[in-house]
Amino acid sequence: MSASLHVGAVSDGSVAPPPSPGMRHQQAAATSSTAPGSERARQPSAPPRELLFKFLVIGDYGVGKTAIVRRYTEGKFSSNYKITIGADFAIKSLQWDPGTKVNLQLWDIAGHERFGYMTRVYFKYAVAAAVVFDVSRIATFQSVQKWLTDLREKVSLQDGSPVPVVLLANKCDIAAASVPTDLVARFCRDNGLVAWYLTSAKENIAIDEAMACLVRQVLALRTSGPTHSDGLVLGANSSETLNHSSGCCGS
Ligand SMILES: Nc1nc2c(ncn2[C@@H]2O[C@H](COP(=O)(O)OP(=O)(O)OP(=O)(O)O)[C@@H](O)[C@H]2O)c(=O)[nH]1
Ligand SMILES: [Mg+2]
Repeated sequence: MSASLHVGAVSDGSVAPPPSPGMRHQQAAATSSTAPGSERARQPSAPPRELLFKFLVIGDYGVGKTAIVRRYTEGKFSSNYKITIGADFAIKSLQWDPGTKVNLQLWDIAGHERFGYMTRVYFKYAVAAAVVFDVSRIATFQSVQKWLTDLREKVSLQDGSPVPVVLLANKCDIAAASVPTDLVARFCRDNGLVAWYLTSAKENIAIDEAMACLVRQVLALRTSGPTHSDGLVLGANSSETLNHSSGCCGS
């Protein structure tokens, strides 16, 4: 990702809004990782394309949203907690397949309730979301429903169907996990989430996979038309231990 990326100026007209004035632009390092999978319908002879997707990262304060975004875009982690005010964003470029470059705009939304009134404007144009909770604080899992409801109320795909969501059970490096895995799996099934992952921003666990899963979902919806998540399948049997995350469909 170069500093010259003009948000919105992509070759196929994918939309994402420019960042709000005054917002800190965390420019990601020029990382370009190849993610597995691609749209099956894409022909080898098709001209190269560059896509821009806006993803949201939401969840309670202190669950590790900023740490996840920073780990994903900069490859760094800090144990200092610095509250996010309003929202922040970072960009990550993926050479998805030889003919497709995907630029992700990751919007890191403040988790503290006092910023809740601002979220509608930040959610606009998002095409997918990662909802994060902290496996060592069950209250943050109980808030996931609230975040999901808020998300569903404020953003949807063009045809009105919900944006794909993955659930990130973060801080899995902490031994004292207090959220039962079967509860998480059931929640995902009941709420039509694409998948859930045990992640650690600290240890760099499963963050790339979770984001790749979302990209895959968004690309699939573009190919098939934004039908809905009927075809999105949760990974089987995640009701065992906290060592297991559900797989992303299509992976
Ligand atoms: N052990 C461990 N600590 C983490 C992990 N991710 C984040 N943290 C720590 O948790 C604290 C909060 O992380 P943030 O990323 O700032 O939390 P946030 O969700 O952005 O919080 P708000 O900005 O207030 O909404 C920080 O001290 C991080 O270092 C993780 O995977 N493992
Ligand atoms: Mg933050």
